[in-house]
Amino acid sequence: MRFDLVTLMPAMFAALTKEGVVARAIGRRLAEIELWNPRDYTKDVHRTVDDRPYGGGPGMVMKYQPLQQAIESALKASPGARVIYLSPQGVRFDQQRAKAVAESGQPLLLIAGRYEGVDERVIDRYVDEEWSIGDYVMSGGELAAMVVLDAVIRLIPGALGDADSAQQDSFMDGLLDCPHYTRPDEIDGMTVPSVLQGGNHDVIRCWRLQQALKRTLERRPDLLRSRKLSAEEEKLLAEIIAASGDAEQTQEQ
Ligand code: 9WO
Repeated sequence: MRFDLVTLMPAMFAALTKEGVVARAIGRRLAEIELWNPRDYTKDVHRTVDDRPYGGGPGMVMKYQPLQQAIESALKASPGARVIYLSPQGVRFDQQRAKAVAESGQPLLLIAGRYEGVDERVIDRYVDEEWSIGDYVMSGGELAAMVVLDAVIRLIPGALGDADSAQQDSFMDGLLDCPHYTRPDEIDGMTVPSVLQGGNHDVIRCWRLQQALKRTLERRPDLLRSRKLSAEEEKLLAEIIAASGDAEQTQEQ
């Protein structure tokens, strides 16, 4: 899968391409990332990429021309790419969107802004969608672009070392993760839940699913409301709610 990135700070992406899952996916030719720097498309001696905002106010705005030429070059190398601008004004980027992108295989062209943002005419002419990774302002779109790249690339088949890990993810899609343990079975007086030490894989699967449901109910009930539950999940959730009712009764006594 192909990814193009328009950025004034290409060196930042070494964090993603030098080690880890994304680096491995690139090494295996499952993903390809090409960087395009608007500064390389400037025409003045100072290589100017920003200018003062019309209407006044603090800060600077990324100029149209160098950005436009970087985008045009990227689109020539990646025809039909979906053009995304990373900004807090965008629609929320979530696991569902990451999955849809990975499954579509459509090339992505991500634009990372700097300063107070880009000349709006770049967005009007080139951008298909604006994506936000959360409600906060950073000093640029690069970290958001890296978040998107990491979340999508790990979903490309073959990107994860362990073939089951992605499978595991989809098993509890839309729920929070269950707790994990590794050896030793007792440390600082804390033990590993006994079901995990028994070898009954269906009992273990059930326990993990129930833990995931419990955590989601306690920490992110909004996620439960927007997810369809299977009959098994409904049953496990009912058990949790019944158990929490019992716990309250015990407290009152
Ligand atoms: C800077 C600023 C300064 C004073 C008053 C208002 C201001 N808004 C901004 C601003 O939004 N700067 C952005 C920095 C311009 C576009 C790139 N930047 C950015 C992208 N910060 N945070 C993101 C981002 C992207 C995706 N998801 C979450 C945040």
